[in-house]
Amino acid sequence: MPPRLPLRALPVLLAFAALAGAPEAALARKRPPPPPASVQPPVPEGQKLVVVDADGDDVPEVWTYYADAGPEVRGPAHLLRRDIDLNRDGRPDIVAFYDGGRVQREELDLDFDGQPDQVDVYEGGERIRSEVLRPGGGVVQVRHYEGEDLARVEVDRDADGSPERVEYWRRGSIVRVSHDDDSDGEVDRFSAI
Ligand SMILES: [Ca+2]
Ligand SMILES: [Ca+2]
Ligand SMILES: [Ca+2]
Ligand SMILES: [Ca+2]
Repeated sequence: MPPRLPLRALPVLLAFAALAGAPEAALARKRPPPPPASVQPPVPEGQKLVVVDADGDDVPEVWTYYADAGPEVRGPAHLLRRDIDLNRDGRPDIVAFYDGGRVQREELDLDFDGQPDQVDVYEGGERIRSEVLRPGGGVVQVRHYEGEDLARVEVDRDADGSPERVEYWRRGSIVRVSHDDDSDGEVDRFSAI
């Protein structure tokens, strides 16, 4: 089995393929200026870095780190981390960490400002949790998944670790909401939405 790319990266990679065949003038319009070389992090000791420039513009979009287990070993079992630049500004926007060929954690920079906005946590290859970060740090929302389905959303507006609102979801709809109106950590009431 090849190592799994994050699913949401696929449309972007397909877009790269489409762009690769686009007229050069169109590419030039869409391409931001290249970033400073310092954006590329140093390769940790004991790891190997494989860089992919999918559209051939000499600016890589995918950086893959492997455990350095020998001169030719780059299999899924040695995959440690993959960084993907979605908007082609030279900075990774998805940083995915792997263990045993399976993704464990993804850090997503959805607004391309260089700071992660969401962290997805995986177990057994399935996403079990998404944490939404506010600018500057702090988790303001945690979405819990069971299988493919959203099961619970915890909204913690002040990011103090105690949610003010917890939504319980079933088959794509909210079935119940608990509210902690005075933020003392105790549920004060339940409602339908
Ligand atoms: Ca490129
Ligand atoms: Ca980027
Ligand atoms: Ca961001
Ligand atoms: Ca709170």
